[in-house]
Amino acid sequence: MIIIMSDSHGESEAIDNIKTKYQHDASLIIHCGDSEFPATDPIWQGVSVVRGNCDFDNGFPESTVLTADGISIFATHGHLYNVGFTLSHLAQTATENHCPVATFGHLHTPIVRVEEGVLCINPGSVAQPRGQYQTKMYAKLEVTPDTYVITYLDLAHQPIDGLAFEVPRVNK
Ligand SMILES: [Mn+2]
Repeated sequence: MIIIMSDSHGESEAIDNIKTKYQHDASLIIHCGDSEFPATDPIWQGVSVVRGNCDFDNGFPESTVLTADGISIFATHGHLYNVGFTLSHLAQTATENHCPVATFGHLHTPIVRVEEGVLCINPGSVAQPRGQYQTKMYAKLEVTPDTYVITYLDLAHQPIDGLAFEVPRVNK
């Protein structure tokens, strides 16, 4: 199980909450940036984090390639890939890095889309949700032999109606 969160914008409670919930069960916890915390903050223990456009500490990587549950994941914030306009650049960069999955933030809204063969996941925001779903949320990714199962959860760890997806694994 892989946990993905993003855009906490100064709120530590949500990060601590999710870490506490999954520290023993998740093989990977990803934060896709805009935490507004220092890169050296102890809160990042056990979390793979990247730099967002609101993170002024350049100690964060702009992107990172992670491996868990038998897959490689390209994690980044998204502002450098123009994700508000297209997921094409993100998907191509993931492919160049041999990653069938890309996670990104920046838009504060849940997105599950297969773009050019790459599963692109935006976990929404744990602090400042935007768009149709006005719920602070994060995403859970489960990898099965043939599918990716993506479930969005609120900060009480309850599934959110309409935000559960099953995507065939095409590029293994
Ligand atoms: Mn943000």
